[in-house]
Amino acid sequence: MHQQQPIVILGVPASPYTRKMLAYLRYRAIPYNYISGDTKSYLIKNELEIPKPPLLPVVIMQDESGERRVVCDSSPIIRSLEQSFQTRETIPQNKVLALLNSLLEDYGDEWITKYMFHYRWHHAPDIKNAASLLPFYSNMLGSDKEIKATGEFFSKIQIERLWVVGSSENTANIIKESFERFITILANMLVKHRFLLGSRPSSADFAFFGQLTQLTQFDPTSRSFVEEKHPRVRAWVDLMEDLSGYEIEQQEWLSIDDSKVHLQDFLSEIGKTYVPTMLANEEAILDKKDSWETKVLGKTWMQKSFPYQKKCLQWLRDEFNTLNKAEQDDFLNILAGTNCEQIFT
Ligand SMILES: N[C@@H](CCC(=O)N[C@@H](CS)C(=O)NCC(=O)O)C(=O)O
Repeated sequence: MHQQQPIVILGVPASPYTRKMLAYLRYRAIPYNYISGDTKSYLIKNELEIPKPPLLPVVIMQDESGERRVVCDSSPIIRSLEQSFQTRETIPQNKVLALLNSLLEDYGDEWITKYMFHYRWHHAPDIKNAASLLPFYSNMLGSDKEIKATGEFFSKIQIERLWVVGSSENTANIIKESFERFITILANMLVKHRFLLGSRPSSADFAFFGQLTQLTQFDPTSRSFVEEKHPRVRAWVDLMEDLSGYEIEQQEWLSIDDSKVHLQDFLSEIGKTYVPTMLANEEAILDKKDSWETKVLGKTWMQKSFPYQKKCLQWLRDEFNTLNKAEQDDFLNILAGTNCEQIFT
């Protein structure tokens, strides 16, 4: 894409992927206009197509001929922007590190988001919080009566959809324990390095950040856990929001050897949850099943099949296939014993 005009981001503050994109653009100093509120009206008014499905954020960019293009899906958008803008890149040149980054980013987008959706709509205080705030984001001038009605409508729809991503009474403990392990691993890592891949942020940091804006700032139950047990993580999220002035001239990515040690706990966690569920989902899609179940740490996990998540695994494998033999060996050596290697072998 070739950007003469600022990129337009249509989203809301309670959308983790909107926050991922905004923080990414700020860090990279890429000009953008953020428009929050009623996405559909904006697209219609500006004679732009409505994407299918219309996931937030909706991003409007320009292609080579200057034509406006409406796109969704943060990770491919980021990869396209890495090509168009060459400074302060968030994807390492080293292909082994770049693939580790893609794996972490997808874990953020596809698994950490389950914590987010679960904590938003499972416990009564969180439902109340979300129902009272979310309607304002698309209707700031709404009357109290309208806001209340929209809040009730949103919560009903979202609570009914919880099972779709696997959240239920049966899986609540799996999610809680996995979330708490994840936060603890991140807190321990942040004692040593500012970011996932060293002293400069990668796109995976922005993926984690997006989900964590919700979990550490918006939803009361997850926020309390983080504030009480790991305030370091909350502070990290606050700082990630705007890295526009973060100096990277002297900053390095991790070495391959260091990344094995540094990422071991994360990769083991990914191997316990994301890996078995993504593989079970893929099998279900191949078998044309609408939903599936598998074991996560010995307990039953159930959810709807998502064709998109099968595509995510394919993207990771396609990237793996661009590595030469020595790079593939290095990569698999880093994953060895974490269960993540199952995706690639
Ligand atoms: N893979 C997409 C995911 C975007 C996404 O799921 N956005 C949520 C809001 S944060 C959404 O629009 N959900 C509406 C729906 O699922 O119907 C990305 O990375 O941008």
